[in-house]
This record gives sequence, structure tokens and C-alpha cells, in this order.
Amino acid sequence: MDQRSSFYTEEEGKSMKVRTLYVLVLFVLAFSTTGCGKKEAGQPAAEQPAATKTVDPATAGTVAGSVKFEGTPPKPVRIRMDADAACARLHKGPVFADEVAVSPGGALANVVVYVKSGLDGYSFPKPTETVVLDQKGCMYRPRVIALQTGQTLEVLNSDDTTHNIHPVPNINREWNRSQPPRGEKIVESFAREEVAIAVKCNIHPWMKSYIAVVKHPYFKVTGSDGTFELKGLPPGVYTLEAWHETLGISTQQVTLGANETKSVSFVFQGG
Ligand SMILES: [Cu+2]
Repeated sequence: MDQRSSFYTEEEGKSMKVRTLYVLVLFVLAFSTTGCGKKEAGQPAAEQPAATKTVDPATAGTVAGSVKFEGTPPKPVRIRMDADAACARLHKGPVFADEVAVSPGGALANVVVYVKSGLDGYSFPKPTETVVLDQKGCMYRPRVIALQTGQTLEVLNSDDTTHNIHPVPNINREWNRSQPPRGEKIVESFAREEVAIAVKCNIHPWMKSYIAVVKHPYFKVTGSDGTFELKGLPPGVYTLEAWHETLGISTQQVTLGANETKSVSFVFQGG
């Protein structure tokens, strides 16, 4: 090394020093940029456009509640499946559309309850579980599903007839795929938050479903008991939205303290 360095002229030596300095600066810059990820606190938001905050389970709380329907539910509309004998023969009695599914106590099913705002700056890992949408008896089952952005959706065809799954999104990528009887599952996902995407079957006009895509894990589709529970929410001020395909949306503000459980109820009115 010494021998080699003796061959450099003074000019070259200077230039080398400059280069060494340059490399050092680059190195420090690169190191500090990659090092930032671990020191989230105190980092200016402008330098970190991507969401970096993570939820601290030690202070997380829960928002739980129920969705009710008040008034007279609309009369269920009868579905005629005569157009496809394979569908018609799957049902012994009459089939009705289940747009407004109200239980005797007033509990409303198929409502997507989710955190509409208040989670800016948080990042959430992509869930590993898949969400399944089945086609059974020439109906989508369940009628309403919700999943996280990027989460895997599996579409099944449990029928002995061909279906055509056609989500009609506003801001996500549209796709339209045919699925043969008991055919291979269709695997898809959605990149953007959208509540909710209507899904139709191009073969059977009565088939309808909705897919709600939420950018975080705080969502739930109510079942026949009309309840929901959003667990593991960090303390904060949130706008909660309840979405129903025909009854519209209802929102509420919730302030959640550390480890708190807040109860929220939504009521949709019938005509
Ligand atoms: Cu179909």
C-alpha cells in the first residue's frame, strides 16, 4: 500500500482525499436513511411519506356495538332463476333477494362497519388469511364481504353451472372472469380502499354481492346478530362508518383513550 501511494502525485492525492470524503458522505447519508426506519419517533413526516407508525398493543382499545334497523323492512323481492335450469333445481322453495336482512329483534346484517378516518400515519401488515366468496345455489355467499387492501380474495364456484364474476369498482382495477362448474378457485386482491365494490355475474342477472376494501384491519361485516367489534385500535379520535348497500351510510365520531372499550350503535331507518 505504501509503495503504491508513493506513486501518486500531490494533485492525485488531493483528488483522492476529495473522493474519499465524497464516499464517506454518501456512506453516512445511506446509513442514516436506512437507519431512520427504526427510529420512528421524532422523524419529520415530510421525510417519511410512507406510513410508519405501528400500533402499540399495550395501549390499544376496542370499539364494539351493534347495528339496528327501525321501521318496516322492505318486502323481499322474489328471484326467478328459470333462466338457468341448473340454478332453479338447486332450490326447493322460492328464493328471495336478501338486500335488507333484518332479524326479528331488529338486528341488521350485511353492514360494513369500519374506521373511515383517524388512522393516518399508521402502517399495517398485509393479513395472511384469505377471504372467501362462494357461489352457492346461484347466489353469492356471503352477500357482503370485507377485506384489507392487498389481502387475498378467493372466489369459489360450488355450483354445477358456470358463473362469471365481475366486480365493478370505481377506483380499483376492474376484472371479469368466467368460472366453470366447481372450477378452480379465482385468486385476486384489491389495491385501493373502496367501500364497497359491487359484484355481478354476467350470466345470472339476479346475482349480486359487495366487496368492501379497507386500508387497515379495523372493519367488520355484521352477521344476523348485527354486532361488530373492532379490537386493537390505538388511542385516537375516529370517524366510524356503517355502510349498507341500499340503506346508505351512517357515521359517528369516537374518541378512544388508552385501553378503553367504547360502545357505539348505529340505527338505519326504514320507510
Ligand atoms: Cu352466476
